Amino acid sequence: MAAQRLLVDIHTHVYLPRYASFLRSRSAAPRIFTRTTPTGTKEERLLILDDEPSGGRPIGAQYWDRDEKLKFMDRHGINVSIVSSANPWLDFLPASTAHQLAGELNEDLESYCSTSPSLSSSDTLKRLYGFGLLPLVPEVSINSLLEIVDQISKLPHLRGIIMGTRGIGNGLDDEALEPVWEAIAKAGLVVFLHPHYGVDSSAWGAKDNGHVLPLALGFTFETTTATTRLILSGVFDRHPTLRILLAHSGGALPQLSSRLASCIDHDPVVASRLKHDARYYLGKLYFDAVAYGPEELGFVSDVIGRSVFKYGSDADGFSSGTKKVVGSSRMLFGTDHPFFPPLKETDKWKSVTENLEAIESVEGWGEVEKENVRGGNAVRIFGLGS
Ligand code: 5CU
Repeated sequence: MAAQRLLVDIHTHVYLPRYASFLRSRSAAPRIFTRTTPTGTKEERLLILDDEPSGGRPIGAQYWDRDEKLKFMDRHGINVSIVSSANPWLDFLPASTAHQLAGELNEDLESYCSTSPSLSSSDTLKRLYGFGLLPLVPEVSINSLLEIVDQISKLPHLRGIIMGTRGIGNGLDDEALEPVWEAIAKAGLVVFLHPHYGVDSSAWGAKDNGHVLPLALGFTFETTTATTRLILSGVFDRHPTLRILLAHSGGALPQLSSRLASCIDHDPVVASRLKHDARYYLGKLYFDAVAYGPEELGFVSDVIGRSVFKYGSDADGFSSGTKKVVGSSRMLFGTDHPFFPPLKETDKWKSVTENLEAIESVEGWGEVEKENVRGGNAVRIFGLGS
């Protein structure tokens, strides 16, 4: 299996049909509604936040239809996708509805993946695998969360859990989540940490800049903050085998990690709380390669490699070579499909080709590293083929 060169997309979303129908039945965000365009045609739109710019965005079959996902994969040469539900998951639901829907959507995703085509007639590897969902909402019981972790761990095509940043209302550093981290680590599931809310939108000013500021900056700062809080809570000291994959290459965390370390060193409340320098923990994390530029990817790999060589972090089996080479073992190709569609009809999506070109052009990555980021790392980390 490892000898096969695979392009594996680990950041690709779906609104499963059951979830899309649920959003259509709602009158408040998040919801899918139909509106008539100025030319008189009807279009469905997705509104995921009350204050979302431009009245949301157009939505169509590419968000829920599996054939569309497979066509997109074929068009871009993607062999395997590890599909996750898109935001805002179950965040807005009461606990009992969230629990029931999580269970149903996990079963739906398992069948979406298990009935997908095999990679080739001689291969048991499927084209689709998935990240399940937990009912992470206020007032849910921890037993409900543990039950769903157990369900996901038994569904053979689900290899992880997609998670937002709010936990059960108090963020991911909430002590109440300790048994959940323990169960996830024990099950060997990968947590895909993904933003939804952004940061305080008053920072965006009065000009209409579309979705640019919330997506480019709000999303990435949300991930940066949530991951930093996890580090500060000591979760990685208590659960050293926990595997967390950060969306959008970890946002600003790689750039800010030395400043974070310095702030910790100078703060009497946290200076002696953690077992390691803050920069150590970047080498415990995984990063998608959805950064759109080779310099950014190279930088992230350098920072991860530094965690290994200078701060003694986990080399994940890769400890020889430069920092960039070692760091690349924790980075994985993604597309963000069906988000970022081209504004004009084109064969290939720029959001995909740009990320592939970025991987191809990182200075200091050889062919082996590039192949690993394109697919080899995903095969290893998600146990594809087993
Ligand atoms: O950039 C992204 O990942 C996304 C996403 O997942 N959801 C969304 O609403 N917009 C962009």
